Amino acid sequence: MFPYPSGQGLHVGHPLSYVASDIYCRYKRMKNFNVLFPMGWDAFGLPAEQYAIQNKVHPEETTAKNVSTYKNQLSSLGLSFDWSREINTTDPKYYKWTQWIFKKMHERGLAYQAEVDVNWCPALGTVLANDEVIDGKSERGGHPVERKPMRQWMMKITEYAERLLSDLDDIDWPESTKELQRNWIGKSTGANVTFGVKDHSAESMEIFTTRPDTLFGVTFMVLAPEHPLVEKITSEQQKAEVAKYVEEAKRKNDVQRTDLSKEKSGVFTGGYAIHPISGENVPVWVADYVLMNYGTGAIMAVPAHDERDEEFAQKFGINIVPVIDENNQLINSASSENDFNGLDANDAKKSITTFLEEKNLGKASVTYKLRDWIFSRQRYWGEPIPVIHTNEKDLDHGFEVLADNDLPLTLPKVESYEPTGTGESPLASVEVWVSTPEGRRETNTMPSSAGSSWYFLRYMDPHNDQAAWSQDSVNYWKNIDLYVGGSEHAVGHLLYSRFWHKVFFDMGLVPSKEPFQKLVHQGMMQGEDGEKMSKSRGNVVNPDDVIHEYGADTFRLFEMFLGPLEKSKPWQTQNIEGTYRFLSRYWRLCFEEDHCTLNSQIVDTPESEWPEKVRRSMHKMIFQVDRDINNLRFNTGISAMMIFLNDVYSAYPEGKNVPRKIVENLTLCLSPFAPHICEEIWESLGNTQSLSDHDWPSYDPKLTVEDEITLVIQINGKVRDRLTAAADVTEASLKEAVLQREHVQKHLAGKEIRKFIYVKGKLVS
Ligand code: ANZ
Repeated sequence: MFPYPSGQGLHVGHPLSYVASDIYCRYKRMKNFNVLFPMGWDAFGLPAEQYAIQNKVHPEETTAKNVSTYKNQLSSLGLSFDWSREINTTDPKYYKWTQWIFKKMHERGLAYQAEVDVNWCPALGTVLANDEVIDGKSERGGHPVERKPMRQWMMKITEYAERLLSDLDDIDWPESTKELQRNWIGKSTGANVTFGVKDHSAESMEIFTTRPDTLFGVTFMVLAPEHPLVEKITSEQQKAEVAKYVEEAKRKNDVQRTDLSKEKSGVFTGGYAIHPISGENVPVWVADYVLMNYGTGAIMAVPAHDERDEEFAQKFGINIVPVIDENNQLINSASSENDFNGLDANDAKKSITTFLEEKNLGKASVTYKLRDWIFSRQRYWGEPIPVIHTNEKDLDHGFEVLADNDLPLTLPKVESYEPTGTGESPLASVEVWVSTPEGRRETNTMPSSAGSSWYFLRYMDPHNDQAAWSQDSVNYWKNIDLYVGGSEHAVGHLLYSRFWHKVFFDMGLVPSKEPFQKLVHQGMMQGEDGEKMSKSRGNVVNPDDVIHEYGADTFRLFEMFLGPLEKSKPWQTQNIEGTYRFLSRYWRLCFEEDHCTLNSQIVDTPESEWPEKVRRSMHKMIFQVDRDINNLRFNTGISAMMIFLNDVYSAYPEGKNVPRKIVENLTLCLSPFAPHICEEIWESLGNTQSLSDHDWPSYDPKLTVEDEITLVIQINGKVRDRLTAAADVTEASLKEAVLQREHVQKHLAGKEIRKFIYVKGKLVS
């Protein structure tokens, strides 16, 4: 995942994913793959704009400065990015194509305008997406967020809900992230049921339920406060009270309304619905725990089997009628036409739905929690939406999207970046830009998740000025084989990108259904105190300082040695010495104590003349490092090399007369981790070609398994002896050998062996 270049520069947590992917890419190149390892900048967004408001510095300037700091920092880590493919989402040459994609989305009916209740944050002066609001506060800054109806551009991600859900099964992603996406999409299967409305024969009330089996337990109905029927069916007597309640509900957001711990509230409308099967009158209430934008905005309430309804019924003294018994069978569910009593509840769901369908009173239905993506922001620092309004009142047709050759529509220079506070973007006050002969330009800009929803495709063809990317390039590279980035993007970036990619697939622009075949989340690098690294906690470690003191190789190796990539772990400055010592010991295989004079004692002894132990150790090390890089288990790969280096020093005291092949193979294996000093040693060994172009070393599989094993011998659970045996020893001959041992005989004297257990390779009991 490309970074957002913030003003604070990198801390030691940021490079984790880049170092890990760099090691993987270097390894894959040595395995003769053609590797695309690019880098770019996700540089539109709020912080640069807020900095501009406070310091009157154009976001373009701030962005350029931050990018240059990031680039210097990343370069000093020796990351093998292909900088010729560098992209920046704020570059008009790039966002021309983001605007073009918007245009295509609109052509396909996937980008549209609507008057919607949005998350309006007065402090930030902008609308926020659902995933940018946490517990009713803005994710950035923690400011209160309200509901407010506003004209917005929307992306119809809901049209792809089913595919976004089912295609998760075919990708290699962390199960927890898939689960987050499944829950966010929130598929519910049930039925829509139509109730009549008493005294209003022209009206009907459609509800969505996941439990059609409980249809006979309905004792009241609830409408969302915004439901259009509320006004129609409220009785004269109840009017004032209902109106007051509806007004209060407007001020609460969905989170507050559906908070389970809050006491239920509601008002009786004075109206009644008619039960579709029994024909009974059912009182209709209005209550804010029913949301307008889910299902149909109306429910049948079954207090015997739904907790929220039960709470409500208890508070307002409404009947509670159980219709399912403890054996999960239906009771109290008979009508003159049909008796569902005795049916299993799961079967009843189907039979009641079918019954309703036959009578035209309902139908099976599926509902998703996923909402359309609010695609406009009332901000300056984002991609202009390439639209001119000809009639602002006509949301469906009162606008034109710019022609291809009028793209990019670039951002005008402005004096003030302050949000207007009315909900309009600062662009609204740039009259020369806004006003055109055809009409007024759209002044909302795109969210920062626009540019990041397709950047990975641009990497394949970054300089193309005729198309966002060419068919040739994407057919060659296909989708991303390995995507490494933070888990905080689980339902934002990772869902939006999948949506756009599927649209591109439908347009025939990409050959794959999914953008990221394999996804890995790096863990969080914590401060030494085990807390999240942050400036305010004062526990930030700057990689520049570490690199200055120990070099980039030690830094890279240390970050990977701290623990498994996916685990969160604290930074531990005092332990970096150990990694540094390992690299120094490796260095001295080739160089004298003074660190710069070549050690002339590297010899060309053939492998057959090496001590057996070091020979096996080398093959085992190559095997392990190979396996561990493939599985992104960098920490264990590093310990395999540490063990090997110890074996080398035991076989060749003081590192004298070490065979060349040993040094070469260790150098090749270590090079993805510590590329700088490995390249240096490689050259000193007389090689003229860069090590990064060399093949990955091979190993003899026969030599990677131990031929002898040491077994623990237990008697009645206590360790009494140890024995060395051939690795492929049979249980029978092992038993014979064990029983002959003096210690064993002593402990068995006068006893009978009840059971002989051999745990292969480990112990005898
Ligand atoms: C009757 C019933 C009986 C229900 C029962 C549940 C249990 P999920 O699973 O989250 O999709 N519901 C429907 N639309 C709603 C809305 N707009 N706002 C609030 N609640 C709504 O939940 C579906 C269930 O939530 C539906 O099934 C409905 O209550 C309620 F024993 O209908 B049920």
